Amino acid sequence: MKTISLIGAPTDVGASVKGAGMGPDALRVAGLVEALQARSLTVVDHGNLHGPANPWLEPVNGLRHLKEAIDWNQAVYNAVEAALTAGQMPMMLGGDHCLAIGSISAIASHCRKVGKKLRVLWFDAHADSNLSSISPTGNIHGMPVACLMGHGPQELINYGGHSPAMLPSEIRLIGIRSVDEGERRFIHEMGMQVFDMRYIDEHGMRAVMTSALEGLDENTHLHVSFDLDCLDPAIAPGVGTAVLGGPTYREAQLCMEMIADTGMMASLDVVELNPALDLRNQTAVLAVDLIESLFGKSTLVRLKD
Ligand code: EXY
Ligand code: MN
Ligand code: MN
Ligand code: MN
Repeated sequence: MKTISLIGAPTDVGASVKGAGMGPDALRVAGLVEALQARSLTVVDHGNLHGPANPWLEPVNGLRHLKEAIDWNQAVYNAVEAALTAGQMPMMLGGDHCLAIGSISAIASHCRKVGKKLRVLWFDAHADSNLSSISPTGNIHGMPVACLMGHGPQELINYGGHSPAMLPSEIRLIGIRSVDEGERRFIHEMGMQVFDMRYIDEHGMRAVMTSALEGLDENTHLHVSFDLDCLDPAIAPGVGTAVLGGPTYREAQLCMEMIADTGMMASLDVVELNPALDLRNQTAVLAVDLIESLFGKSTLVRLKD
């Protein structure tokens, strides 16, 4: 297994609820590094990136803190690209989900360079597919999927000089249950595959993950973008934009275990942890537990088929 490169990106510039900037350190306090090492993984913690402070301003032309989001994403892009170039597995610790623009742009450009296919699993309560013209809030953490598809402000859609960073056919959205009307139209126009909560209720998580992982081969780079607000707030209260009705603990574990079974995960974002809203760091502890499963920790008694 490759060396894991931890990249902290402590900012909440993409959100309008304060606190996600404390996410990376809360994950460290919850024992992330030790948990990975206990699985015999080699971890290099690069500490936290630096970027502009959050000015807490109102949106301008439908975008809040555009300049700050551009700078933070450039820092993330550079750090993720450096990790990939060094042959390491980047794990970006947010911070709010706008940071996935930089992270996934770097991963997609790495894939183009080395001739790999890309598959992104986007776990989220939200569709993150807003445009400045339709967003109800102007918060950029509600826009990363659209930006990665090439729809957004020029400076946010062109990291590494390539736009769109990725294609709709390369992403699967899982756990979605809060979608704005404009996002719904955008998703259909783009033709993205979405496994929303209704679909999960009707088909079960096993079938969902089987579909979401379908078609991977040894030449695929599998990236997981894990917004912790995907989880049900009953188990994960420490997020800024909680939505009732998410996956249970066991459903979440099954997702992680099925990803681990592929042995193909090559990069990870862990975002939207808000320690200011958490209860005794329980959401961070849960995130570490689920990350361990992503790296193969299992409660299976029977032998795997
Ligand atoms: N759809 C809402 C908006 O665009 O403001 C809520 C977005 C929340 C995004 C969080 C990170 O996933
Ligand atoms: Mn999100
Ligand atoms: Mn979300
Ligand atoms: Mn790779």
